[in-house]
Amino acid sequence: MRVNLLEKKRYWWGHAWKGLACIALVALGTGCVNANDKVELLDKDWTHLAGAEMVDEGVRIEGLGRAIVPTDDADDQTPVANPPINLRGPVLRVKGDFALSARLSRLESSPDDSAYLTIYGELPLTQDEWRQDGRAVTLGLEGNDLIVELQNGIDDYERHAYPLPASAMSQGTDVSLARIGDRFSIRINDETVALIDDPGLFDSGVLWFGASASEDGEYLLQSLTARPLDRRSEVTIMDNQIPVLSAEEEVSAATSLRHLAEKNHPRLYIGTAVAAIPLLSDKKYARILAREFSMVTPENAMKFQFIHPGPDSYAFADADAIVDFAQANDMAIHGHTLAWKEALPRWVTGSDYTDQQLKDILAKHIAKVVGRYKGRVQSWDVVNEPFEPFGATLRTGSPWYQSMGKDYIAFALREAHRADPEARLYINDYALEHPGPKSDAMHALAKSLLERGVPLHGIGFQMHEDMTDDYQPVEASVFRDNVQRFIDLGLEVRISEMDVNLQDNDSQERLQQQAEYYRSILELAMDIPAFTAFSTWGFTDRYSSLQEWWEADGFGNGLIFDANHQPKPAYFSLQEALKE
Ligand code: 9MR
Repeated sequence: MRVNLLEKKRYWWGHAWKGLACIALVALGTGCVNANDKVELLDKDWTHLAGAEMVDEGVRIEGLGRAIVPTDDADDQTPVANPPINLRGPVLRVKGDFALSARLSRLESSPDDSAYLTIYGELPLTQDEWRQDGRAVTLGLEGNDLIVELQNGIDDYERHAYPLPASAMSQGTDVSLARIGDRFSIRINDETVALIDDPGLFDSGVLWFGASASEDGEYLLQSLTARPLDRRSEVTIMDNQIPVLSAEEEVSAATSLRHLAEKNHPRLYIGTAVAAIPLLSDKKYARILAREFSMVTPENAMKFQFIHPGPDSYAFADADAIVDFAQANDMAIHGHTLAWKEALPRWVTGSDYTDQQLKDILAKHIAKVVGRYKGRVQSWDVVNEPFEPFGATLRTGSPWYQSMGKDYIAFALREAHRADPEARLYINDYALEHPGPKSDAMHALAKSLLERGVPLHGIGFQMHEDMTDDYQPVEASVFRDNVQRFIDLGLEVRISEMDVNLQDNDSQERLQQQAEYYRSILELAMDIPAFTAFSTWGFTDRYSSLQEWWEADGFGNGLIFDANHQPKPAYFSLQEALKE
């Protein structure tokens, strides 16, 4: 009892002093803040940030050098940095004026490494060939400078550098970024070094964090806190969790695509490609996904340059998030993709490896990636797009073909089988639905692999279709005959990446035709037992790969939900078909 009373006394005295200080501050016009309003960000989850490791002193950040290699036809071929974002870690809600303080410490063993902390007010949209920047501030130690980079959407980028005092270089550097009205105040070790105009980078009120170091470098993020700067301001923090459909949502989902399929066509998965950033930052996206689909394909997160950015560095976090989400929501997972000629990091394409070295690189990659998801990923696009766009010949440009010739296909399948003997292994390609040279060549390839006892279980028909004034996609009946000969080889088949691009005419009439076309292909898949999945390449036009990267405000029109996540006629026609 005595102790309690004493505690209380202390508490009230503490408050009384704060109260007095408060009155003084209010008189000065700055208001009053309770020290308890300060929030700790390093107490939150940093274990899901690629390259990060939680240690006693803070979070050790390793530089993965993850970058996006632009498409072959881009003018500028310089890789674009794509540092990891802590999507399952702290999310900070802010109102009014606030300060973020961080201690960035270089390690004695590597004092020259650069150290970065990025605070995102709007996350980027990351595809595998391009990245549409959102809004963010990066604080970094580079050489003897503190650098401050402001990113305000695409192509609006500002960089400042301030010399670090000697004291800041020998130990850790305390850096703080305060938003005060419409300016940022930057401080190094409690000295204000700059006031910069803020173009509204944190107007969303929701902040995300990312950290990285120079490639192969490392540093220690020793502290990270946030606090409001006056009484009208607020900061609150929580860890972002993997979204799971609630029990009520489950019940109300009885007519969703996945539920109808589970009831009426239990062998057929209804799948879609999924991206990690919207999955973890757009609640509506995650909810539709869990409600409507029974299978996910990571759209980019498992591609080579995303998941294996350096010879010995892996960035599994985004793929893990998708896999964890799928498992938490009882969905199957189709892995994409292991041996492809695209999405390769420069460390693979830009070096003079011997054939044997390339073979070893692919074997190690497959063992590591398939091994990690063994038992969780049911099937894989082991080989993606082995043929020329519309031709019968194999693409020869990839390092895999260059080192092994056409044998790379059997090699990749065997390595994947070795890493997970239970997984179903596919070759996946586009423009296969038409009978013709490309599908003939795929058929011949599959046949010869099977004859040689290579573990191939299925073929993925991507079905990226166009529907325009002068072009109509292949009819379902034509596709039916064509697919049958693959099934006759004893293979499974899947619709793996369907979208129907209406290009510049998405009139009601066209949306209706799109709906009918989707339905005709789903009906085919429902009808033929060898089809294991009907999968679209994304589900909402908002994040569709049909959006061209230079059209920041544009969206695609080929999927079954519109850019506001509303179901389109195509959605309803699939729903109707599945009711049968
Ligand atoms: O949708 C993907 C896009 O975000 C990437 O930038 C692009 C390159 O990696 O790949 C897109 O997905 C492709 C898939 O991996 C293979 N088939 C064609 C898909 C659509 O272009």
